[in-house]
Amino acid sequence: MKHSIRIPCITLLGALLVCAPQAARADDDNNLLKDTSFELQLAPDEGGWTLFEQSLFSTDEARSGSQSMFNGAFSRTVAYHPFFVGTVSGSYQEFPASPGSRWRLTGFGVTPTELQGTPAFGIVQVSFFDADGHDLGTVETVASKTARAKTSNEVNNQTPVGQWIFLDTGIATAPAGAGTIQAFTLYVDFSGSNTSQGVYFDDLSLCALEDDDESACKEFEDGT
Ligand SMILES: [Ca+2]
Repeated sequence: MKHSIRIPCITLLGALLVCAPQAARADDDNNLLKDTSFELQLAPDEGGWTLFEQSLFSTDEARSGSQSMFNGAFSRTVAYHPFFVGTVSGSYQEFPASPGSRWRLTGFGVTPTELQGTPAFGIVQVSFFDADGHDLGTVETVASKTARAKTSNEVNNQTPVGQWIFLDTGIATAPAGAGTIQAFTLYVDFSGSNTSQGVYFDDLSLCALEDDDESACKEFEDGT
């Protein structure tokens, strides 16, 4: 387990490059993550979550148990180009990943108040890295100059407030040269809204597909 923070690059609005199941089945054998419900607060060297920027275990919201992961930001307007500053906050766990291996990350996210401005959103994301820590993206997106990772649908200002939203990356394939995968919760805010806000996450699942058997991860599809 590497402890250095390697925030994956994502592209916002085509111009701004930012470097940065049912979850109730958290103890399912197919789920590789530890502390999937954020109740244990395991240290990274115990296999727990590595937090960066404005992130913390929180008792303010919980889909299961009494805690969740909060990723937040305060994006403010400034007097110089591009007239706002922002943050990518998050948490991740890392696992070995060989080229061609297939993965799927799911979870749930909620915001208790309407997110102000855009872009301001919460996602789950998988990114692949080589042995030197270079961000490889995925086979699905590696040839693209836009996004070099595979992201889920979002919690944003269009999603219902106070409702846990099922987040799903779909299946991501490790590209040639891959050595590790990192599974993220992320909150991205470059809205310039001058508001402290963010997204809570709970009940994450990272599933590795065996051979061509996609049914191994099917049980994670139930977002109810
Ligand atoms: Ca929880």
